[in-house]
Formats: sequence, C-alpha cells, structure tokens
Amino acid sequence: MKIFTIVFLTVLSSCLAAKEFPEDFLFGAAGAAYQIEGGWDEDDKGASYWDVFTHIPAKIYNNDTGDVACDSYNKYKEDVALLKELGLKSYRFSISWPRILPDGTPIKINQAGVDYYLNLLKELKAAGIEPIVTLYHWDLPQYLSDLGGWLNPQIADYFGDFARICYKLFGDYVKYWITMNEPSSTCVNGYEQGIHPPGVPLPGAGAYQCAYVQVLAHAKAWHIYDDEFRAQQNGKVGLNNVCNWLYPKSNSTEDLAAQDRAMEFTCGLYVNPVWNGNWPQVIIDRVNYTSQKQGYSFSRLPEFTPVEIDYINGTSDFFALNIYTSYLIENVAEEAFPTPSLDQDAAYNISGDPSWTQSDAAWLYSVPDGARKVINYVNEKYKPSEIIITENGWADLGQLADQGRISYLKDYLSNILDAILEDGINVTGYTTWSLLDNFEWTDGYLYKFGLVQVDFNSANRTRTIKDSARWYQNITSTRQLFD
Ligand code: GBH
Repeated sequence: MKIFTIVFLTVLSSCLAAKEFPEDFLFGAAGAAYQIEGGWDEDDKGASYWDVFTHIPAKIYNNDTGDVACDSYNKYKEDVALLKELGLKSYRFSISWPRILPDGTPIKINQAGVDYYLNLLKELKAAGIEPIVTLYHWDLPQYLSDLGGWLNPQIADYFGDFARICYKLFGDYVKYWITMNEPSSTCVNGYEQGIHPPGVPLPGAGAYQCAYVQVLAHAKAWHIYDDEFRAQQNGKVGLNNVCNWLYPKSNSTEDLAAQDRAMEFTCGLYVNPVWNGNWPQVIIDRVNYTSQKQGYSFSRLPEFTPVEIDYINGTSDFFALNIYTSYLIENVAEEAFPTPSLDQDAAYNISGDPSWTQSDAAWLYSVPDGARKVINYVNEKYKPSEIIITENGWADLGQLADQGRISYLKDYLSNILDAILEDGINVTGYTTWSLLDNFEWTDGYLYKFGLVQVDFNSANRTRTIKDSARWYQNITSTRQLFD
C-alpha cells in the first residue's frame, strides 16, 4: 500500500512539476508610440507618414486613426501604475521620431516631446521598471518620407542623428535600445505591397531597397552608440525582427528547400547582414537569377560594398525577437507569381494548418512548439549572446474574460522556458504584446492584444485589467509554470 502511495505521489508531483524562470528574468509588456500615444499634433509634434496615411479615407479598417489612441501622451502615469500593479519588471515602448524632431531633422527639437519621454522614464525608474526603448516603431517623419523614405540611403544618416539625440537625452535611463522594429513589416507592407505607408506598391524592388536602407540605418545607430555613448552609458543596442517558425508542408526535398528559403526571406533578409555581414546567400542567388531572366543587367537586390559589409557586420549586442505564429510552406513554381516580385523570387506558398487554433485576426495561429524551434534556429544561425522576446501575443475582440490569451501565453511561455532550461539558450526577457489594447495598424481598433482593456468610446480611455493580466501577474511573481 505504502509503496503505491509513494509511486502515486511521485508521479503526481512530476506531472505538476513547476519549471522556473531564472531569477533576474525580465518579464514585461510592450507597446509602441503611434499605437498608444495619441496627441498626434499636440505641442510641436510633426506628422509621421502614419498620421498622413490614416487620414486618407479607406486605408484603415473603419477609417480608424491613432489621433487619440490610448491617449498615453496624457495618461502615461496610469500606464506605469498598471505595470507596477501587475508586478512587471520591464516596459518596452517606442519613441516617436516626429515628436522629438518635428520634421525628422535636428533643425528643431520639440521640448514638450522630450519632456514627455523624460517623465515616462522617471516614472518607470521610480517604479523599478526597466525600460526597453525602441527608436523606430514605424512612425517615419512625413518630411523624410517625402525625401524618399526607406528607399533613400541618406535616411540612414538622418536616423543616425535622431539616434544620437535620443542617446544624449535619454541614455542615462536606458540599458536596452532597439533600433528598428520589424524591418520585414516596414519593407514588405510599406514598400513591396504598399498596404502600409507610404502606400505605393513596388513589387520586386521596394522590400529589398528598404531592407538595404534599414540595415544601414541600424548599423549607423549602433556605431554611434558604440563610439560616443557606450563607455559612459554602458547599455546595449540591438535589432529587432519578427521571425516565426515555418514548417514544411511535406517532407519532399522541394518543400524542405522552400522552408529554408522562407526562413531566409522572412527573417534572414533583415537580420543576417547585421549578424553575419551580408544577405543570405540563397536570396542573393534567387534574386540574381530571376533578375537576369527578366532582362535586368543587375540584381534587384542591392549589393553591399565590402566597406558596408565591414560596417554592418556584428552590429547587434542582443537579438530582439518577435514571435507570433507559424505557417506551412509549400514549394511553388515561380511562374505562379507576378513578375517581378519578392514572392516570385521566394517561390513558395504560405498557409495555416487546419488543426491549429486561429485567433480572431486570421493571420495569427497558436503553434507554441514553433517558439522553441525558432529560438533554437536564431541561436544557432546568428549566435547572439543574449535573446529577448520583445513581442508575443494573441488577438481577440477585447473581452475581459480572455481565456484564449491565457492559453496562448501559457503554451508559448512554456516553450520559451524549455529553450532556456533544456536547450541552454540565454533568453533574458519577455515583453508580451501588449500592455494595452491599442491601434492595430490597418486593422484599426478591430483586434485587441492587450492585457488591459481600453474603452475607445470613452473620452478618458478607461483602462480595465483583464483576466490574462491577473494570470500573467501570478506567473511573473512566482516565476513558475506548471506543465
Ligand atoms: C507586430 O507585427 C507589430 O510589431 C506590432 O506593432 C503589432 O501591433 C503586432 O504585431 C500585432 O499585429 O493581415 O494577413 O496582411 C507582427 C507582424 C506582420 C503581423 C503583418 C500581421 C499582417 C498580416 N505582422 N501581418 S495580414
């Protein structure tokens, strides 16, 4: 009898065994300037290309805009109080470039904007919350967009000036800087497809030229920190991208090769230059091949010069990784795609598996195993000394009883923890997307990602804590997850 009891208890306790996050693991939540701040023309703020784009009819679901959003420009103290109440140790937010420099150039600094971020940083410091600051989360000053935006290599110099000003003004408070949020989204949605600003589709050329300029801009911002600020401020500067694990649709050689290509076209295109010094070889080869077939005398993929390669190589102190979902990848003959286009160069189809749970936002499936796989992929390929999961979250319609979000976060966190404990990978933090329900780009206020609900119909944008926030609070305070 006794032995059975012991066996039973042992089995029970191993089933319920808690796995534990490291003691100094930085649990937090994230947001971005245009999605939460509002105050789009308050004080001397200039317009970004998102301000201009959302004001064009029929570009955004319901013609929603970020004019007011969560009104965090006026309510940041409430946001910090929420982070504190939830026991979070870090907050990822972004700085609006045109709120600091109205036209993007150093000709004029908007002091009210500077004060806003200083006040936010001081409030976070008083609450013991570590800021993780993104310099660019998609709100390019309109003037710089008119100058050619992310297609013009000179924008890298403007970005360098902006970065320097931010390090100078805010660097005493900041240990983690992210230069650029998701170049893949800016470049594909903005310049390849034109569904994001500046809104002009340039298939086959836009995404590559944009990636080239964003990589140069990132590297410039990293070098400025390294040369002028690192010694006193002692922080880290990293590049962010969304890299989702992509599964082959079958085990055929063609689909396996397509899977490999797809990882490079969605992730490697933007991060490989920074970690390994150049575009992924498979992309160089593919774009060269299709360009030649199309009669170009050069590749549509801009070439980095040896001097540029030397300049961009090794310019990231940590890997800022966004993970949301997974897809199935199937090889497709290039003739099936419009020519020229990135899709044709890449030559694969992307789909979801019917067995995966799909969120209200159709693009987002819960495939938690993918998180551990992509962390291992990134770790092996780029060998970062540190990885922070800077976004991961679930879309619904904003209900307070948000069980779907709890299940998603639990499963993803469990896989991330396995990557730490079982695979020995140095993942040091996790800022879930997002603290607040907010402006979800072309989806307006349709889909919600927040731990905290925001009432967009009330003038004071009332915030209400959701079930997922209480669940997350419990995980982050105990640091334990049960399988
Ligand atoms: C992140 O991008 C962004 O960094 C963040 O600002 C945003 O709020 C968050 O995701 C949630 O969306 O509708 O089929 O055209 C994640 C990558 C790329 C996901 C574009 C949505 C649109 C798919 N995003 N994608 S579709």
